[in-house]
Amino acid sequence: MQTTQYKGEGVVKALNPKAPSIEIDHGDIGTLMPAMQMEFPVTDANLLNGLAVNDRIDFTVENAPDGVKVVAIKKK
Ligand SMILES: [Cu+2]
Repeated sequence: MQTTQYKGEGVVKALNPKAPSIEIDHGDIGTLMPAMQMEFPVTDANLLNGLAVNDRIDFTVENAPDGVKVVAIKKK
């Protein structure tokens, strides 16, 4: 399986810098998944800096062999 990146949009529902992870209420993510609220691991806790619950974000998800991870986040 190869690594593929997808763009997503959503609203921050929880931040967990210790995991590190982020819970997002997101819209459809291309062919990866439909809209839902879920927790994603993030590749670096620094991606969560400056974010707060209910912020609207654009984010990039990587579908790697070891699972789905958020690799970039941009506040709207
Ligand atoms: Cu999802």
